[in-house]
Amino acid sequence: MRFLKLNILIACFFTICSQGYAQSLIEHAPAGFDSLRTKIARGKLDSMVYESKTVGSSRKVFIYTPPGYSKSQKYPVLYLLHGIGGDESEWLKKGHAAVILDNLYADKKVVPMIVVFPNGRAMKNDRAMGNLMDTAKIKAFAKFEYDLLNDLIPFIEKKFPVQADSLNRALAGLSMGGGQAFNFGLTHLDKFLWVGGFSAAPNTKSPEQILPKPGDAKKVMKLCWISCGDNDNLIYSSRQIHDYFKRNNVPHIYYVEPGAHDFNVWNNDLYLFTQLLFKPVDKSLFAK
Ligand code: FER
Repeated sequence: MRFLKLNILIACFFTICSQGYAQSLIEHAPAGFDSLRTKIARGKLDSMVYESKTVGSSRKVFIYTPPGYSKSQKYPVLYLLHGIGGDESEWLKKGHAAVILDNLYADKKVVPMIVVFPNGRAMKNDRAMGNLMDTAKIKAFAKFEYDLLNDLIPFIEKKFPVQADSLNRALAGLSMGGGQAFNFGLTHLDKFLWVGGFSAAPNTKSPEQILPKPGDAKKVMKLCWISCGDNDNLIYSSRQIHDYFKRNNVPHIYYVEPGAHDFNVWNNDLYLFTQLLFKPVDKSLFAK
C-alpha cells in the first residue's frame, strides 16, 4: 500500500514537471517587446460591424486573429476594452496590441487566441469626443455590459470558430475598461473565468457589490489580474479589490509596476497578462 502511494506521488511529480508550467513569477516585459519586428508571421486585423439591439445601432469592432489562424480550429477569445479617451482602435493605435501579440507568437509565449477590441461606450455616438466625463457617456460604459453579453459575444461566436464557454473566454481592459472588466467579468463567472483590470478607473464598483460572496470566485475563477502603475492616483480602485480578495482569501495577482496612467503600463500589462491566459495556472505563485 505504501509503495503504491509513493508510486502515485512520483508519477504526479513527473507529470507536473513534464507539463512544464509556462507560468513563472511576473517580471516586467523585456526591452523591445512592443517594437515592430520584420520577418515574423503577423496576425490579421479585421474591422467589422455588428448590430446592437442594446444600443439600437451598428457598432464597430476590431478582431485580431493569430498567425496560422485556421477555420478548422476552435479558439479561446479575449475581449480587450479601452479607456475613457479611446474607442475600439485605442489598443491598436495608441497602444501596441497587435505588435505585442505578433512578437509573443513569434516567441511562442501565448496560446493561439482571438482578441476582440470592442467599443465600450454603448451609445449611438460612441466616439471619444466632447466632454468625456459627461453623465450620459459614463452611463454608456455601464450599459456596455448588455451590448457585450447580448449582442457582441453572440456575433463573434457566430462569425468565428471559437470555444464558446467560460473556460475559454477572457475579459480585460485598461482604466474605464478595467473597471468594466471587474464589474462585468466578476459578476458573470458563468461567462468569463479569466479577468484582468489594468489601472482600473473609479467606475469600478465596490468589491462587496461585485462579489458579495467571494467564495464563489474562489471556487471557479482561473485568473483575476489586478495591475496598476505605482505613480497612478487612481490606484485606490485596484487596491480596494486586492484588499478585499486578500481579506477573503481569493487567489489573484496584484501587480504594481513603475509608471503612471498611460500605455507604458498598459502595453506591459497586455504582454504579461496574455501569457497567462488559457494555460494551467499555479495559484500558489499568485501571492508572490
Ligand atoms: C475618473 C477619473 C478617470 C473617472 C474615470 C477616469 C469615472 C477614467 C480614466 C481612463 O479611462 O483613462 O474620476 O470617473
